[in-house]
Amino acid sequence: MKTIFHLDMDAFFVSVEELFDPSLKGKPVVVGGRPDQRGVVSAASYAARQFGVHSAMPLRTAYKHCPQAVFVEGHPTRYRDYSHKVHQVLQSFSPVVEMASIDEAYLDLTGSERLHGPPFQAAHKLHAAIKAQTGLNCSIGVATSRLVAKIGSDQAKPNGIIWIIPGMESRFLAPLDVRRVPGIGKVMEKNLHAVGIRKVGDLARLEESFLEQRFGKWGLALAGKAKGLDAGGWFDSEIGGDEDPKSISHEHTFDQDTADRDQLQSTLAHLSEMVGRRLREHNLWARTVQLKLRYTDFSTFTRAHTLAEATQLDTVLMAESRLLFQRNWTRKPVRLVGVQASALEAAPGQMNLLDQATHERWTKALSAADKLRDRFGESAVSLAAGMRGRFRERVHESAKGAVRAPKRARNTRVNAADGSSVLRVSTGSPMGLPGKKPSAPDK
Ligand code: DCP
Ligand code: MG
Repeated sequence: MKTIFHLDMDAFFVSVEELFDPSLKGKPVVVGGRPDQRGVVSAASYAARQFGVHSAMPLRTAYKHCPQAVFVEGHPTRYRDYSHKVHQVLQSFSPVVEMASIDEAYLDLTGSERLHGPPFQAAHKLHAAIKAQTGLNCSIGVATSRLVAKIGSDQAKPNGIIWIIPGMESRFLAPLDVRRVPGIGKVMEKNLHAVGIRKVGDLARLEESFLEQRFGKWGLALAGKAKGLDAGGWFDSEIGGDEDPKSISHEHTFDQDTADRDQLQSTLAHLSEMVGRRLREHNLWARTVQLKLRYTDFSTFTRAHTLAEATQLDTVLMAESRLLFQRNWTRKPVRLVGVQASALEAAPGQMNLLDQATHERWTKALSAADKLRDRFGESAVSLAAGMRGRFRERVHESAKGAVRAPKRARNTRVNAADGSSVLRVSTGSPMGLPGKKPSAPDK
């Protein structure tokens, strides 16, 4: 039997802001941008949540709900630093840690009783260590599966710990709304409601065969989940088993919809650069480049192209996304553009000798550019085509990766909230595990 911890930071971006400006404490605070901007809320303080404000809500709606809130643009670099600090505390606590997003992690503490004591005591120790070393509050769920630990930490919020004693999983889950189960989204919830299933307990009472008949493979996974098992998709893997992302993407929402070809192309170029940079950071090469266009009426178009050889070069990504754009843009005004790299591999494609020389020159140039960006900020260097498409970067990064080898890469991605340019390193959950994560305004 396993002892799994799921730890999730409380109101993460807001809490980091509070460390730097204690006057924000206790106030309704919204991180994400100004109330008149088009983006979405990244994080809301608990005080703001009382007014109905939540992550992914348009900033303007947040303002309507809570005009007295303090709106801050946010500091992605700080969030990354603090995420890193949290990770370090966790690593000093257990060797089996997997960051599942910028502010949450799973730890496998099976067999650690001699070192840390019984599970609940260990959780207290960890809770205190996080507070002492980062100044931040978190919540921890302890259970025999990742699924129950994750649902547990959510129930423990804010600033709490919950231990679901082995054998009590079904009893703990039964009274909860089905929506609390990671992977059950709005659509699935509606489908379940339609057949009278509202609580996890309702789900647990049903025959597996009924669920399978009705919802296929997903139905079987649901039956397992209702019992508190790590059934299906992403939850199946071992903690810390995979560390690389499945896809890397950047998106940008324009302040005003645009049909200006130059503006669109230069934005795409810049997004390609950002994607290229993350690929190099993760030491990954992409076989597939995907373009995303969202028009004024929110209709969303995606088209992907698979390359003959995997790449991590900005120039290749730029050329591909540009081609996809030129072939597919309807000339109608665009609200959002995005570039995604997927089918990620741990080694570059095979190149002929001539290409290889060019490739090496570019790789050198780009890694020099990356170093400059590390030192002087994201906007320090840009290929000419990307220059005009500069905008503030919003980070959306999930540290949890997924796949070691390309063949295991599942073709999935986390949906970006419709915020300004969003960087997202997706974890790829075939079951649609909430694509929670980071997204933050840059400074
Ligand atoms: N985030 C984001 N966009 C989203 C969801 C989250 O930018 N749609 C960012 C901001 C959050 C951070 O990720 O602070 C962590 O997400 P959580 O869902 O864990 O939310 P919080 O930590 O803010 O609150 P909670 O206490 O409910 O965990
Ligand atoms: Mg959190």
